[in-house]
Amino acid sequence: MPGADPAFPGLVIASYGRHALIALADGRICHGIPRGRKMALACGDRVAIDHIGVDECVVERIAERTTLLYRSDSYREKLFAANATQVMLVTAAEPAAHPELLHRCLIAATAGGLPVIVVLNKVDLSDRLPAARAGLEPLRKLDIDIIEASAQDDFLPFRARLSGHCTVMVGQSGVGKSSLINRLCPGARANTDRISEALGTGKHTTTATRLYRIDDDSSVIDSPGVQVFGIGHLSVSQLESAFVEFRPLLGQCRFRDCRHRDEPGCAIQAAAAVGAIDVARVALFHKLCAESADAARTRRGH
Ligand SMILES: Nc1nc2c(ncn2[C@@H]2O[C@H](COP(=O)(O)OP(=O)(O)OP(=O)(O)O)[C@@H](O)[C@H]2O)c(=O)[nH]1
Ligand SMILES: [Mg+2]
Ligand SMILES: [Zn+2]
Repeated sequence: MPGADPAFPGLVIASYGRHALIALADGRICHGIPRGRKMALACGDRVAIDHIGVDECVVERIAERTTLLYRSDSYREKLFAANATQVMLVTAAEPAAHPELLHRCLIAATAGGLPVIVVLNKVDLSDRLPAARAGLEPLRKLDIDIIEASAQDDFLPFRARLSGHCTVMVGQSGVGKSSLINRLCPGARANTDRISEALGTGKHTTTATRLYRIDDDSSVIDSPGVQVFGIGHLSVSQLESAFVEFRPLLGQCRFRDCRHRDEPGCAIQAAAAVGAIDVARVALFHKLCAESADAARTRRGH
């Protein structure tokens, strides 16, 4: 946790645009402002700081990130978390999952080198459970672990999986990310729906990413619910390998620059035709390739 590298003694535990909360090795928390306009701090960043007051500092430098999870749209990038070691993709019996959103989160995490655990929360809402389970079937076919849980239950079946990790929770609004975190870290007091209803703060309960400590070497990052998950920043070749089921087929198409559409001898289309891979995922791949091309055009200013 804080102080792992003496050159970067601060740990960003919350980031709000131009402001950040930084945990120091001695347990203090101070407000940090980045040194330059271009410096974008992400929750989980390790930073070198210069104190300018008792609880205020300027962030001088950010340590090289081991991982970075972010999403993007045409205008900007949204950083979820730096240096996380795994992603927990939270879904719930209710609200029902938006399938494309799930796949986008999964692809972003895979492209970022982060393993994914899927949680199906609110299993206490038993009448909604069969439909929710069915909705996760495409993920199960990709050999992804799906752990059923309820934030209302003292026992969380995935607790051991978080040990030694920095886990970033991602998912739609209202699935219970903050509720699960409150269960994991009783001191966290992350805002949940119940609290925001009382405060009348609108739909999204969590408005900024925030890192909570579970123990000395485990932490968890809460993030605001996502409705759209732009991944136009990924190139076609990054996309190809982020679709894990494509991996064994890559290099087997007749043409080296195969786009996996209607080229003869396409290994991916052949696998889709016999049901070995999911046709809907192949369609999503093409949609994401088009978005990637659009994003590249925007970057070039066309
Ligand atoms: N029945 C049931 N309700 C739950 C469970 N987990 C969370 N909830 C409720 O679901 C609502 C949303 O929970 P939050 O934890 O705020 O959801 P969130 O994913 O953090 O939402 P955002 O911060 O908007 O992204 C709250 O009213 C919780 O009390 C659960 O396991 N079972
Ligand atoms: Mg929340
Ligand atoms: Zn092909």
